[in-house]
Amino acid sequence: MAVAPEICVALAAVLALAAGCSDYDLGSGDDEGIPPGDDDATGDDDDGGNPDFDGIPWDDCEQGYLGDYYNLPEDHPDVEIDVGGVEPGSLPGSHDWWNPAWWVWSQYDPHLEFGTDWWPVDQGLPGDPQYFAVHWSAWIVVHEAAPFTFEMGSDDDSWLVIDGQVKADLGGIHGLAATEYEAVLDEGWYAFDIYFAERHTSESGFYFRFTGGPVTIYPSDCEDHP
Ligand SMILES: [Ca+2]
Ligand SMILES: [Ca+2]
Repeated sequence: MAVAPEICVALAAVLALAAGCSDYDLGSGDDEGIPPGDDDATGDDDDGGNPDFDGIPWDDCEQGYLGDYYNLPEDHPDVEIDVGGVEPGSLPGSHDWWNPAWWVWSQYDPHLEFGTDWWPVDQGLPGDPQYFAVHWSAWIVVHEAAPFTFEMGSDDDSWLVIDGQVKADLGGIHGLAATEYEAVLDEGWYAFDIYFAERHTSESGFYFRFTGGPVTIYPSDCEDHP
């Protein structure tokens, strides 16, 4: 699906391309992949796939993300291969980098600003701290329909997925690459997932930030989070 250039801009962080913006399903401002903010989405109705909107104690939860961290083995066929730049087009689900067998811990991340020298997984295993992956899961809560924008940058792969739809794709082994996305979200709440992998030796980094719009984020275990 083509996306208007004004809503999909490669940033200058390193000048690597957010090539996925032009040729991949990043959605648009009125993307069909995001459910309408009707009674179903708000839970006023009895169905719609989401639990009761009003029944979730959002105010009892700190804002942030639930991160599941994985330590990839150094002999995994997808690590330490040639740097190929941003290579959009694959889905996170087509990779096994978030295999439960390599899960090492979950943690609450209040923000996703990790900079460009980020090596959080070091268990002393061969290859550490290189070769790791993270899956952040959260809920976006939109109390009033509005446009919102975000920026995401990663070294190496990352994907942003909202309600199962890939909205940004920075897949591939590359230096820090960044993308920007704008969408209109109706009132309601949405499943929010980011997938990240570090598959090379020299550099690692990630950031994600909302840059506009009245959006709040809660960890996917909000009901259990103090
Ligand atoms: Ca590792
Ligand atoms: Ca890297």
